[in-house]
Amino acid sequence: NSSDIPLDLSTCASEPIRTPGAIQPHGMVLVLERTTLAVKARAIARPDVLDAYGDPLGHPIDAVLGGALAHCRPLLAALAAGTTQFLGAHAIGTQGVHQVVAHRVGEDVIVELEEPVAGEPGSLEDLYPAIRRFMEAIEHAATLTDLCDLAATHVRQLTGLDRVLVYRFDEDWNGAVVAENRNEVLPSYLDLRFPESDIPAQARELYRQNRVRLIANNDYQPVQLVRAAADAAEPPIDLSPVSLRSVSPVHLQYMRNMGTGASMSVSLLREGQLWGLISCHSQHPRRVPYHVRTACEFIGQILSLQITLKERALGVEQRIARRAIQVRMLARMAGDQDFMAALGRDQDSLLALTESAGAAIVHRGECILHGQCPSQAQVMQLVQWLAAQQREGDLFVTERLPSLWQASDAFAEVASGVLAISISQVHDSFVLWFRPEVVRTVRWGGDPRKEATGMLTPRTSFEGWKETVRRQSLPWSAVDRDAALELRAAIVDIVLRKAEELAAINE
Ligand code: BLA
Repeated sequence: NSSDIPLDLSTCASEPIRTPGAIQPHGMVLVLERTTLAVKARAIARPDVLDAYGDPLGHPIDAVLGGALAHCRPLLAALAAGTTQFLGAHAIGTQGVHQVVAHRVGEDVIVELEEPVAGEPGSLEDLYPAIRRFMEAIEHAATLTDLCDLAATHVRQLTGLDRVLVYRFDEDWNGAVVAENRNEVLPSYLDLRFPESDIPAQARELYRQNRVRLIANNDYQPVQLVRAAADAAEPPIDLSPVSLRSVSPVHLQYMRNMGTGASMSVSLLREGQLWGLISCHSQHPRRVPYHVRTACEFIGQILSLQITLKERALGVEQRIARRAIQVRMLARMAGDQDFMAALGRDQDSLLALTESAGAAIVHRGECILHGQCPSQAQVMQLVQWLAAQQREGDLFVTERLPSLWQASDAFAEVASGVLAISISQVHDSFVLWFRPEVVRTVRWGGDPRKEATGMLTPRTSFEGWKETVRRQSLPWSAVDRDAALELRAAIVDIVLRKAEELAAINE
C-alpha cells in the first residue's frame, strides 16, 4: 500500500512504527477504555477464539474471553499512566495458558495475551539461577569486551538462539558488533560495521524507552487492530510498549535478506542514552517465551550498569593521570617569566597531556615545535585558517583535518588529527597538538555506499565489505579535550596574573 510513495532513506526515519495498527499473530491484543474497561479495539488472529467467545468489541473486560480476565479488573483499573504490569498466566478456554501483560498508554489500557510456547518456564523465578550465574561471571570481567562476551554467552544459553551479538553505536549512530556468541548455523558478524540508517532514529528512540522486542517470524501475516466504528476518526492507537506490536515491513525484508527467521533485541543504555543492543537471531522462525525475554532484559540492564561503571572507572583513572601531568607543568610555569617557553621545556608532559605525537606553541608571531609536527610555515598557515573559522568556544578539535581544509592534505601524515586551544584572540595565540594519520581497514556488513544510493530497500548483501580509511587520526576523547581546556584556563590565569603584577609595579 506504500509502493506508490517515492521512497528514499529519509522515509525510513518517518515510518510510524509506534502506530502500525496491527500485531504479530502469536497472541491477541485488547485495547480498553480506561474508565469503563470496555474493549474499544481488538486484534485477534484465530477465528476459533472469536467463534468460542464472540467479538469482545464494545464489551467490558469482565465479560470477554469467557470471563478469563474478570478478576484482573482491579489491577487494570489501578494501572498508573505510562506503566506496564504482568498479570500472570491465564487459561483461555481450550487455547492454552497465555502470558498476560497490561500497559497504560495515555487514556488507553492495552492488554496483550501471548499464546503458550512449548516447554516455556512457568515463572521468572525458574530463570533466577541463570541470571545469578551471569552476575557471578561478570564479577571477574576485567574489560568492557569481557563483559560483552559474557552477556552474549549467557543470553544465548538462556534463549538457545543461533547467534547473539553485542552491537555498539558510535557517535554518528553507525554501529559495530563488539561481541558474539553463536553456533555454526548463521555466519559471524564480529567486528562488522553497519550504517546509521539500518536502525533509524525513531526506532532508536522507541528502543530507549522499551527495552526488549521479539520478531518471531520474518514472514508473518499481521493481524489488524479492529476498532469500534464510532472510533474510526480517532488518532491511531499507540502500541509502543506492546510486545506483539507489528514491526516495520522494511525491517522484515532486512531480516529476510540477512537470512534470519526470528530476531530479538535488548536495549543497552548508558546514562539514559542508547549505547547499543544485544541483537539475537535464529535462522528459523522462533518464539522466545515471555519470562525468558524478561530474564534477557534483566541481563541487559545489569550489563548496561556494568558498562557505565567500567567506562566511568576508566575515565577517572585517565583523568587522575592527566591531572598529575598538568600539576607538573603548572609548577614549572608558575616559576617562569616566560610561560610559553616553560610549556616547551617539559616536552614529554606537553605531549602526554593529550596523548599526542606533536605540539606547537604559537604566540605573538613566533612558533615553537615539539615532537612530530608539520613545518613552522605550515603551522602558521593552519593558525591563520583556524583564526578565520567559526569556532565554538576556545577549543578546536578534529581527527580529519584534510576533510575540513584541503590544503592540510600536504601534512596529513603527521597531523590528520588536531586539537587546538586559543589562548588569546588579540594575538592569535594557540597551543596545538597533532596526531598522525592512522590508516585503518573497516569491515562493513555489506557495501554502505550502495545503501546511500539505494531506495527504501535494505541491503541485500551482508558480505563483509572492506573500506580503507585514510587521512584520519585516532579520535580525541573527552579526557583529551578537558585536559587541553584545563591547561588553557591555567595559562590564561597566569597571563592575567602577570599582567596585574606588571600593572602593580608600574603604579
Ligand atoms: C529495526 N534494525 C532494526 C532492529 C535491528 C536492526 C536490530 C531492531 C529490531 C530487531 O530486533 O530485529 C538492524 N540488526 C540490525 C543491525 C544488525 C542486526 C544493524 O543484527 C547488525 C548486526 N532498516 C534498513 C533500512 C531501513 C530500516 C534501509 O536497513 C529504512 C527503511 C528500518 N530497522 C528499520 C526500522 C526498524 C528497524 C523502521 C524498526 C522496526 C520496528 O521496531 O518496528
